[in-house]
Amino acid sequence: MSIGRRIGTLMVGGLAGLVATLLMVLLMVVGRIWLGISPPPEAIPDRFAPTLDIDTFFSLFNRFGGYNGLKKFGIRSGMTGLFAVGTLVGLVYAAIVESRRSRASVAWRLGLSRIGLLFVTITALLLWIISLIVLWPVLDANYRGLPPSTARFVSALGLLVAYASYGIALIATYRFVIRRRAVDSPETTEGVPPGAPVGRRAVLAGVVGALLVVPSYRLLRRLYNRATFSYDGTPYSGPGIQPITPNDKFYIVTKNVVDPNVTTSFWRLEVGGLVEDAKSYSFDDLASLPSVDQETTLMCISNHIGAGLFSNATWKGIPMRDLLAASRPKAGAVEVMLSGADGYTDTFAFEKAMEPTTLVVYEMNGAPLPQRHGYPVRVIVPGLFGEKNVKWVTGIEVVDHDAKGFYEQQGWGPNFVIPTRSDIFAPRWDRQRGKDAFTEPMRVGHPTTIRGRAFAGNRGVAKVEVSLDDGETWQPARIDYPGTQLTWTFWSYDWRPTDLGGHVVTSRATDGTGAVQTSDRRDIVPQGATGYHRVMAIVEG
Ligand SMILES: Nc1nc2c(c(=O)[nH]1)N[C@H]1C(S)=C(S)[C@@H](COP(=O)(O)O)O[C@H]1N2
Ligand SMILES: [Mo]
Repeated sequence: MSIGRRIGTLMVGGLAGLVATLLMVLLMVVGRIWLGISPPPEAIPDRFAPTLDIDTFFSLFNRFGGYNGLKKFGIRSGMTGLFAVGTLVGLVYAAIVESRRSRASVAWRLGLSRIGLLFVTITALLLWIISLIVLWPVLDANYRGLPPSTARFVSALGLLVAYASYGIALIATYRFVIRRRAVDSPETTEGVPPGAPVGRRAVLAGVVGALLVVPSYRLLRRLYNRATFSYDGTPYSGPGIQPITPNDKFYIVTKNVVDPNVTTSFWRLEVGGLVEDAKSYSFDDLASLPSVDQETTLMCISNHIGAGLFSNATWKGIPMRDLLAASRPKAGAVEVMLSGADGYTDTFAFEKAMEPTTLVVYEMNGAPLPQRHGYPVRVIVPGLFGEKNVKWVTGIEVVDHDAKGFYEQQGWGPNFVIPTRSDIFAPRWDRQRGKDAFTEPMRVGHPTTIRGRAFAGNRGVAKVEVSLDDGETWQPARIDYPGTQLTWTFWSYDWRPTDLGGHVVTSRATDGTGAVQTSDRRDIVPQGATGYHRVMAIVEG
């Protein structure tokens, strides 16, 4: 075969690979939007994010512009990888089909090389099997809410359909573009004449590929508009905050690029593992069980002192222990392992799951749980950091060992109990040269109300004190909103400055057990921040 012809067939192979990849991407996007099947560019980052250690995780944040930057990078790499592999397989296919061995030694039917067919089948199967092995831990995710046991099967099937479609499209496109002279006898071993690309047909295949881009692009655009880039990490802070956070202001943290869009017709909550009687609940099943209303504050482990990954709401739902009791846990239960529709996992002690305040909720401040906060059902576990409050929950599995969830695998914890803390949210302050400072100067003799919040997980806040001299002396603060044992407390203090110059205003809380908030400064990694919130005030005459 001449060099020119060889290059020609390779180019056709690449083109066929590209067209087949475009078809596969279209199928994957359709499967993601309507069936909730996570495609590899999304599933691979989901699979490997928990295996990063925290330092690597944060250094990647810095390198790619935060969690959102990292998410974008992950998706972009995944897409690039998909196209690279798809095109490469096309090239190899062309080389194999046009190899002397392929042409000489095997009978051809319908103009197809048996070696070529074998190559595509084995490649597709191999990719499928490798995908199943590599992605196994996240195959139980289904972004439309199928429970883990069904989701694993549907994810596997979805991948198989995608890879098989790729293989068929590859062969069909290649076959369409390459022209062959007729072979007299199909059984001949004399060999099939080398194919010659036909320019017009190549252009046609290219046009089909280009046409496939249109719906994929539109659907990807739709996913992009739903992507979490604009809201992941939204804080709730500043002088205007209210004791009960409105749903649309409640802080949000999510590991996802596109959050689950659960439909209750797919969704089930499976209770299983180490139980006598595994159960599967529909949304209506759950909603018909006796419910409780409970105000509970949530806070992310990554919430710096004074920051706003921190909110409070009234949740309505069912005590998790009712669901567990109905399934009759066996002896030896150590933890519950929770799964979300997004493949997120987290765990806590079985005893914690059996506390009456650990809930499986479906309403937030009187409204159905908003999508971003876990529609239709999430877990609320007072006293533990936000990450344990699994959203879009689809599975509760009783396990007999200390299992690790998504972030714990990175090295967060092992203690997820929220330390007592307090901070100042009014008057307005901001970060100036690494220190928090009130934006407006105070005036000697003029009263200023310092306002803040205090939180002690599920221990309640008994008392808050304020210091105007960086912790030398303390005065009791007024409690404006006591909340409950499971919520934050809002406090205030009227200050009439008497001395000119700089003052560090700070606060400390005492929890319901009588323990005073520590002044030891601790970073958010790996067990959440501690220490005083210090805000500099400049007093003018
Ligand atoms: N399924 C699922 N649950 C999840 C997460 C997630 O990414 N997926 N993020 C966790 C983290 S880190 C926090 S802080 C809280 C935030 O809940 P919110 O967005 O409702 O405030 O949800 C937790 N539950
Ligand atoms: Mo979090």
